[in-house]
Amino acid sequence: MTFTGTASPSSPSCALLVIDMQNDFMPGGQLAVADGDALVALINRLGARFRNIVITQDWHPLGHISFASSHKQLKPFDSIHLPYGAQTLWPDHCVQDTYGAQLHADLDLPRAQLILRKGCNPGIDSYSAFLEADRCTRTGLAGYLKDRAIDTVFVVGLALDFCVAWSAQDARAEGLTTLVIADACRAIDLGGSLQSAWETMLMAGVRRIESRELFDEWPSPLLA
Ligand code: VGL
Ligand code: ZN
Repeated sequence: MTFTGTASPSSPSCALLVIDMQNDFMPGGQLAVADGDALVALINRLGARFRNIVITQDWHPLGHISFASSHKQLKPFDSIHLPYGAQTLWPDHCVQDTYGAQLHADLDLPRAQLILRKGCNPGIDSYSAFLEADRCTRTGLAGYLKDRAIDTVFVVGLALDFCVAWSAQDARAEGLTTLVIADACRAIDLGGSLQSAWETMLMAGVRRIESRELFDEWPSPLLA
């Protein structure tokens, strides 16, 4: 497959969206994703080809509604019903201003212009970089990209079956050309969530590519 019809990563109309590459999602973290740290070097290489980079940070207040510890008698990975729908409960993770919430120290994306923090609302989770889990509170990212005339996003990071998948679907819903670089993501994979995430993304018109295809077509890093 080639990217015929897709803007080059170096084009001003294209952005790399780097999702939640934070210590708590790395091996040893509070919500570790297997092999999450193996992505850092690859994402740094990818980032060197993009003119625009947006980084997201999961950024929860203490006592966030998505934490199992906020609900008596429930455990991490249980599911509950909230006014906005089903919510998986997680170990406390990415608490604002903690080590776990910091980006991986080796992430090296000097061209990143925006770090978007999400999940800050105590009563609403936000897997998506665009729309919180109530599906109406907007993060402002769609407006930012529109203002910058960015119409194509390549999505990488953690976790493929949660924050990457929701962000990619919402990017499509905003009318953006959306490509997920599969080998630059890792999944939590809870009860088949990985397979269903791919099914939903592909149905929504998200394209699945491998980093090799991008490096083959655009071998050179940007010089400036
Ligand atoms: C994430 C679960 C809870 C993610 C964030 O980044 O995929 N998953 N919070
Ligand atoms: Zn979270």
